[in-house]
Amino acid sequence: MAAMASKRGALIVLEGVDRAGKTTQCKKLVQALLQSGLPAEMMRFPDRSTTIGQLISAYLEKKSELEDHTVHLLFSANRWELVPVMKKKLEQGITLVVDRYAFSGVAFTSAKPGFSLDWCMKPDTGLPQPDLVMFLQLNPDEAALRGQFGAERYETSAFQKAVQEKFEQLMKDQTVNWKIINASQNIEGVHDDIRTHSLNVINKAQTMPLGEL
Ligand code: DGP
Ligand code: NA
Ligand code: NA
Repeated sequence: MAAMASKRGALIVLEGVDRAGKTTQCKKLVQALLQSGLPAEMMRFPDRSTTIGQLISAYLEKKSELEDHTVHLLFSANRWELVPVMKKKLEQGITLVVDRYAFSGVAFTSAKPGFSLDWCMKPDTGLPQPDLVMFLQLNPDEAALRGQFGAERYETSAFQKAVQEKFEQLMKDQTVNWKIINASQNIEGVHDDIRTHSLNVINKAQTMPLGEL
């Protein structure tokens, strides 16, 4: 049977510190793509619905304790377990809009004492490479104005500051298609920037094979 001429979807990731607006913007982007007739779906990591995701969720809610290397590997395993689904959807021409990915994995663990960026990146090596990673940039003072932190693990301003610095190191990697988005604009302004970058990359992705981290 002849293969259908099909165009793959793009893998688009939103990263950023807490309260930068990632989840809101992921939802708005999926809506906008669908309205333009482009198949799109949202995913998020950690995906708390799987067995591994439930272990992660209990850890984040401080209902359980896990050794730091162990939890790093669980977060990575949570991404790997979704790879078959991600690849299938991309092959079907669906663009995936992902709320956090391996970059959060590296930034959050390497912000803990005793973890090198290099060690943190290893378990995610070989994951599907995003066609575009947009970093929602918001300075800590503005983030603080958006309200109190929640009660989950990692939700302190000192830790978030350390995470922000790790993201800045990661953004120097030119093998990743980083775009920095000014997240201090209003919601529609941020959305316009995100949509423009995304439409560009969806066109390009159709002619390029999916890469690997
Ligand atoms: P969220 O559901 O987007 O609020 O993310 C949950 C928290 O987990 C958030 O503080 C970011 C953190 N996080 C996300 N991915 C990873 C990861 O791979 N490793 C670590 N250590 N933390 C992560
Ligand atoms: Na959170
Ligand atoms: Na998440």
